[in-house]
Amino acid sequence: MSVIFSGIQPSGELTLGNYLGALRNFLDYQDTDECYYCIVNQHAITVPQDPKELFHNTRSLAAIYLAAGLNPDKVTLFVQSEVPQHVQLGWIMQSISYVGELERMTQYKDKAQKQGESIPTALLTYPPLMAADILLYGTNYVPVGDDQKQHMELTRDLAERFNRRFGETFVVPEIKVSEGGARIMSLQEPTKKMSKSDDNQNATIRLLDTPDQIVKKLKRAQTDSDNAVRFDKENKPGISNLMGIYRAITKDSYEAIEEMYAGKGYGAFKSDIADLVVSTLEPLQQRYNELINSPELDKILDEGAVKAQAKASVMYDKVIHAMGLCRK
Ligand code: ATP
Ligand code: LTN
Repeated sequence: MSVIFSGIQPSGELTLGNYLGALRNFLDYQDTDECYYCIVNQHAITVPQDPKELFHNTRSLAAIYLAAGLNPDKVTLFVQSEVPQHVQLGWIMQSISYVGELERMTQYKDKAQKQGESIPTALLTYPPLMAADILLYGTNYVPVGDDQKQHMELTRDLAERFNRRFGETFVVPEIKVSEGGARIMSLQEPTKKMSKSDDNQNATIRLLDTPDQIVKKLKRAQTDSDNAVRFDKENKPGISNLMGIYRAITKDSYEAIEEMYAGKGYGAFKSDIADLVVSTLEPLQQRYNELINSPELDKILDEGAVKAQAKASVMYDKVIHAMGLCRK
């Protein structure tokens, strides 16, 4: 049995990218492995958040996790800020990270650019906290989208660096990137990844969008003018992205999709993919509506925090003893 850990930030309503690249794959492990799935709210505050929205998004993300099919009897589902060992180990991870390696992270560079003159320090020190999240649980595998490869490499480097300096302590974790949905692109700028914090509403499909919104957004999705459903990421990024979404859902190959839509044009394809997305999200939305105001949600998160703390405190104790950061 392996240990699995992953997290999603409550920084906005989840997108189809988050679902196909991460959340959907979390389900693969729940019957066989020891799984920890976290709502990483302390990561979300690395960029400014409205308190009311953050509060709402935290509960909402918990309901989404469950609505997607995670079973709280099998996995530990919890909120990061309710397990203090995450920031405690995060500080320690900062002490062994180098400013230079953090400044090289592309997510830092992208997000810092959007913050103008006042870049929050935590945006730079985000990866050591992510490393702490993962290393606290003795994690073997981390299912994430492919944009997280660089952070995962750093996590491995930090684990190895710590083990060299202070003795064998951490398991060195591996990334598990989803087949198919690893990187869904923006519907409006298909060379940029679909991101839940994108302000352009037409760029993302949200998991809680109505069927009408989904149809409209897909109709408006940027495509080139040659009207041929053909996979060519470089020259036809828009239609290739839609084909990627189609393939992630149906598991059909690109060749099969091309064959199915030969001579039919973008209109027919966009209409079919809209039906496909709507019917994929419908059961999730139904369960979400049942869960979001239920007392069951709080009970699950309360229990999750207790279970996560029990596991995290063992590793944290080991770490502070290895470093001499203790009195007894
Ligand atoms: P933000 O816009 O706030 O940075 P985000 O949409 O990038 O958020 P995260 O919370 O950072 O989402 O990521 C949650 C998970 O979803 C990660 O595993 C990440 O790799 C995955 N993910 C995010 N965007 C995509 C995407 N466009 N395609 C595939 N996977 C994605
Ligand atoms: N950096 C991740 C979110 C995240 C995470 C984690 C993912 C924070 N801590 C631990 C996996 C494991 C992102 O998706 N932007």
